[in-house]
Amino acid sequence: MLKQSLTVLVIFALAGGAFASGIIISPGTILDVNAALNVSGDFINSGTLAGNGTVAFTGGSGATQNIAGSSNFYNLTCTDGGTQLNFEFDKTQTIRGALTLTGQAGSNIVLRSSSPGTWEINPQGARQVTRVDVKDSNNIHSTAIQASNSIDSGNNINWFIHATGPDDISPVVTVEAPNGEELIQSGSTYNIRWSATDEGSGLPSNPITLRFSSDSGITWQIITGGIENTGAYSWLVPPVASDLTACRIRVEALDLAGNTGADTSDADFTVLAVPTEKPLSSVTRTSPGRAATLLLNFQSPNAGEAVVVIEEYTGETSRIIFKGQTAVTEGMNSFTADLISQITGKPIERGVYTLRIFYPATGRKVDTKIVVP
Ligand SMILES: [Ca+2]
Ligand SMILES: [Ca+2]
Repeated sequence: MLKQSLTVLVIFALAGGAFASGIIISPGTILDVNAALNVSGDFINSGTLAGNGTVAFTGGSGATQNIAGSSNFYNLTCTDGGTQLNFEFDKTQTIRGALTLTGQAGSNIVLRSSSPGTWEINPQGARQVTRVDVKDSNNIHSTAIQASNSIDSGNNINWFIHATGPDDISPVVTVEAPNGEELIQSGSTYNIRWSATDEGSGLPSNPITLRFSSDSGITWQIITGGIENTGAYSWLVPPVASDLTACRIRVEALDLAGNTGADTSDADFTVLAVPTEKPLSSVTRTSPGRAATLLLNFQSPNAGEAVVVIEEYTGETSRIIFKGQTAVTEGMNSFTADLISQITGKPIERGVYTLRIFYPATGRKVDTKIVVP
């Protein structure tokens, strides 16, 4: 780990790159980066940055990293969504090589000014900029920065391409998940994912509306509206009494000129009903040393097969010590078995265990506790 303050000329030639908690280049000194320099803290340049290496900002999600002074980067990289990079007001960051700023769905890289006013960027080479949230940035290069799936938080110059004429181009939206065939448990949370971009006027900060259909898209009910184009939304799936097999999601985006673009799930997905009846179990042991006998009565949601497993918890981890399967009909079924551990080959000892019934046809699982005497 490099120490914070660099007061002499330092050359990085490490094949695997160097790691620094923070960088301070003092006045009159040169930092010559010719490999990868990973910086997890601030980058404060009062001297000179040189070399043809990559400076990567690796503070990670939740970190705020300050970039102060004007620097002449070769490659500048940040690939951790949720990182905030604060650029010093009125200073210029020149990138002679590649500019790579790539956040993740639902987790943008946030680009801000250190104080009110613009910060300048001059990306002269290749750009890969996606899932950023940018504000107060003046791109002084002649070519605009095209940031896809990103948020224009205002006061940006030569970012995105906002046409000056009337915008008659609708946003382009793609639903990524759920896109059909999924089995989603009602009452759970599900991560709806999409992408949305717009040519022309661009997207405002809260352009997205999400809707849900349970009749293959004939009718729609709203889930939420006026949310950011982050590409992801944690949806609390409504509880339903019986399986809904014709469900779709629709994502709509509204651009600044009032054009709407939308997409739906390509095919139906299923919201599975919450199982209503807990399985009833009794476990008896006729004499010590003999295997206990399990009798299980349970309600199957479908005909087919059920798999019954018993898990034992040992400290932090669990392991399956029993596994059986049985053909089932829809409705009440019974299952009985002598409880022999598949690990030791001996009768399962007394204790409290987790019993799980799993239905491979639907993916549904039901857990209960059993007490083995
Ligand atoms: Ca448009
Ligand atoms: Ca679609």
